[in-house]
Amino acid sequence: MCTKCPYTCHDTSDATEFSKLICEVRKEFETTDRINVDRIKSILAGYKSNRIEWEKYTTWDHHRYTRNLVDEGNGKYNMMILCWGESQVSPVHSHPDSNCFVKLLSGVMQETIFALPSTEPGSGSKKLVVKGEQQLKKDEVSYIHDSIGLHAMENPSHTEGAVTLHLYVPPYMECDVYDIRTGKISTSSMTFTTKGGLPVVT
Ligand code: CSS
Ligand code: FE2
Repeated sequence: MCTKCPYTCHDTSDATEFSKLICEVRKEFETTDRINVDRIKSILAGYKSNRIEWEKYTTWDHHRYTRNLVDEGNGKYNMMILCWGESQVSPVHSHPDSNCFVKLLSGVMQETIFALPSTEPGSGSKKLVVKGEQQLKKDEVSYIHDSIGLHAMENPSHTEGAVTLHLYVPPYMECDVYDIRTGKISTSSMTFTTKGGLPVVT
């Protein structure tokens, strides 16, 4: 029993390290809305991934990655688990003024960061320019914000799924999606496949 946990945000019938991580993040935002990026990164990185502890939040879809809400963070953030089937990708996207932390729980993930295209009239081609790439290793945490750029995530494996833990502060349900060749922007709405481990009925 996770007796120290005062929250009703998640299943406290166990005292797994994952359950403690949920509590730790909650505590971090309890008294302040300010965000300490390095501290949050360190909290997330400190959890040693153990599949048994988070498996109930995983769902798989042949056609696209799934989004599974773990904790709504009292309205201050969303913590979720994303499941990426073999070769599944996200489009290039923004995180509407939200701080985005991504921790790899299992498998391999590739992140490509793009410069935010200029909105100045006459600023030339809108083709997106790659700023950097990294392959996340298990338990590593990456961070992005619109002030850094845009990104796309990909599971490069043709044989193995990947699972990531995301923290968005503040939460958002819509983002901009960019065409990589033209920079053309469209809006994409986000949905959840499960919440708290239970299917979302639509
Ligand atoms: N932003 C994407 C995943 S990559 S951070 C999403 O939430 O679906
Ligand atoms: Fe993202």
